[in-house]
Amino acid sequence: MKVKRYLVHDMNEAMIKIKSELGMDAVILNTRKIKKGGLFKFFSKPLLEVVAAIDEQPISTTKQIPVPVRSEPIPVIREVPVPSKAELEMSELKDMVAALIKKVESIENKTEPIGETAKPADRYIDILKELEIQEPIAKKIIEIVQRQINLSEKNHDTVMNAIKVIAREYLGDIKTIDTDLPGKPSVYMFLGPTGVGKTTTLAKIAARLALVDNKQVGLITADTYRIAAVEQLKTYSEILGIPLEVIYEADELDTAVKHFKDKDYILIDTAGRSHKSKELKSDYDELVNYLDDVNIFLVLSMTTAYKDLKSIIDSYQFLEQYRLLFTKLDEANSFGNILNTRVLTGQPLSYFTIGQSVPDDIEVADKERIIKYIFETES
Ligand SMILES: Nc1nc2c(ncn2[C@@H]2O[C@H](COP(=O)(O)OP(=O)(O)OP(=O)(O)O)[C@@H](O)[C@H]2O)c(=O)[nH]1
Ligand SMILES: [Mg+2]
Repeated sequence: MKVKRYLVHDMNEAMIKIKSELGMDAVILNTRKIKKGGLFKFFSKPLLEVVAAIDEQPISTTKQIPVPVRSEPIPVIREVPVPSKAELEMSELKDMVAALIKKVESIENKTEPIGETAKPADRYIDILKELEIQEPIAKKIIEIVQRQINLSEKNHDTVMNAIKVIAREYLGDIKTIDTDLPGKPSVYMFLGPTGVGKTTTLAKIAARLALVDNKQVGLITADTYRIAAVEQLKTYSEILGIPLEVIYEADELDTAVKHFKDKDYILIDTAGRSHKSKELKSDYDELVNYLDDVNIFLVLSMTTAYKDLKSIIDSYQFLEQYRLLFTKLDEANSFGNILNTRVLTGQPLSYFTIGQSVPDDIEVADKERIIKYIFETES
């Protein structure tokens, strides 16, 4: 076993160093706060001493949990062929999420009670529940953290940082519109309940693709249930100078898509449907019938309660793959549902919208930002 001591400012720094030097399977043996010596000792912030180890035997019998860490592409222990940076990040991230889930499951399967440390654990679980993180997820996060650091009051900042690191890992991959894909056009369809902001969000994305990325975009609306809905997209299409095709029957989709065969992107708006509607799947099947390949954004409002989000997500179970897109973050007071739905669905997060203004009020779902949103109300 190789043991190494690190002096760092916080747990994030420790994890990055441990990962880059000892590798993904390193475990933390001990942490403690220490004061710097010398003339400036009274002015300096305490440092953190972290002792970490890596078992150099291939099969580890230790009960300690490997450190879940950030996705810097610096594998050191194992010699690997040299993949591209993107490949490296992707595969490393996937390994990490898989390791994390495995870890969590092994923790879940342990029947032993948490014992003497139950109280501080409960306190932190409560903090996460206050942030609207669902209890099972809160428990998993705290159990992982608890096996690595002492949950005592005086460690509060370190504990919160470790919680954020784990929560960040749970957020998984972010998947926005793919740019520079070979073969075109790529087709994106916006689905979701009524009034969540599908049309507005589609207009924001179309505007960005056309105006910022200089891409050729075509819009299609299949929402002809309301005259106002067509008018709404027509107005955006005119302002943005992006062509729009309106389809009244599913079989017209074929012609509309062919019409846009030279575009880089085709964005398809759909009518909002109550998730309780029986036609949800048949409407979708009918449209998808006429498309070779389609990417789905499931648009959800951040102001929707977890129970309702869960029932909406259940009603879209027939979708195998989609991207989660949250709207109305500007109207929400808590953001735990971002983490909850990501864990519930296993689907990637994509964009957030943060207001009514087209095209400004949209941002890529950046993980640091999400963690800030979720934890900003923590006191
Ligand atoms: N505050 C806020 N309002 C938003 C946001 N996105 C959309 N809206 C507003 O939500 C309302 C509904 O937006 P639409 O884009 O028409 O929603 P939709 O999902 O297309 O609605 P249907 O087609 O009727 O199902 C509009 O008033 C939008 O301006 C957002 O991020 N924040
Ligand atoms: Mg609409």
